[in-house]
Amino acid sequence: MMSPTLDLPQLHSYGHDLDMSEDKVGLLRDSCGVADDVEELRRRFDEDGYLYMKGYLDRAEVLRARESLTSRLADAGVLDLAHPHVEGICKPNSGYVFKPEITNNNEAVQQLLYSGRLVDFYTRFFGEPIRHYDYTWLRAIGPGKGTNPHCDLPYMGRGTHRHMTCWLPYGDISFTLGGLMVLEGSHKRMDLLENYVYRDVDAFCENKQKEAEAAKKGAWSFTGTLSHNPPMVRNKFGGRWLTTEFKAGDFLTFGMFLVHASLDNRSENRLRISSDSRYQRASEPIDERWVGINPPGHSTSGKRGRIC
Ligand SMILES: O=C(O)CCC(=O)C(=O)O
Repeated sequence: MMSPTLDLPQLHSYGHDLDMSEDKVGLLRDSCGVADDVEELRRRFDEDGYLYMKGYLDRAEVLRARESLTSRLADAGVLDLAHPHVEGICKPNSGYVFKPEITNNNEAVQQLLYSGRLVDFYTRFFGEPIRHYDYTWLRAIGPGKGTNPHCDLPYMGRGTHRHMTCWLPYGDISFTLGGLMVLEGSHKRMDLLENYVYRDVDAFCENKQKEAEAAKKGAWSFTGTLSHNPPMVRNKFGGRWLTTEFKAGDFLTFGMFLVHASLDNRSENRLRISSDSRYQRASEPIDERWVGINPPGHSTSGKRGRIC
């Protein structure tokens, strides 16, 4: 017998139709109502692996940050200038645009992410002084495939493993535009994650000549991807893919072990604009790839050889 379905449209991720039965897909739990109850936030975070804070941020501030980003995207030649830049209408075939540099020297974005309500949230949540990565991941995803299923640790696991990602939409993101989705309960499936999640995308085997040569040119021998098939990952892990229609002012935060991906952008010509930023306890070690005025990131200077 078929499982009942939720009242949701058909969703798509990485070119696959999601199975829309209600035991396979669902909506994120909104925790904004308990924003002042730190114990409850921590309890939900342990249980769910994420916190979805609907409307926690000032919508006008987020939309100001959007304007600063779309004006830089216009300068970068990504937008169709027949429309006001703030609408984020892209040129045909703009693809998956990754532009961290447009967050640098960008006061509206820097203030939104690294002062005020977000810093207050993480300081209360961690219960001690915090610090954030200086690097900000900025994505402007055009029509087509979104992000494939992965955990964040393989990209940022050289310091603490207790830091958190903040995924923040710059504008309203309908199911058609395609926001983030997380795999329910996946952070507890260490039986399935342990051979994947501790690998470092910038590590390479020094004693394997081809791999070492490729790494020194900046290539990855392991991309950090868990799968290219979101329905298959769900079938393996169990749980539901959880998502929602996001609004400017929301954010979604999660830990390093939670499997996540995104819905595809099925709009005609609009960019889905979002950032991911990272926060941790100031007292814990930090991954050196993501700090400083010009963080090395995944460049050749971030590579680390070892004997395998
Ligand atoms: O925005 C996306 O599609 C991916 C974001 C992501 O993977 C993250 O925030 O860690």
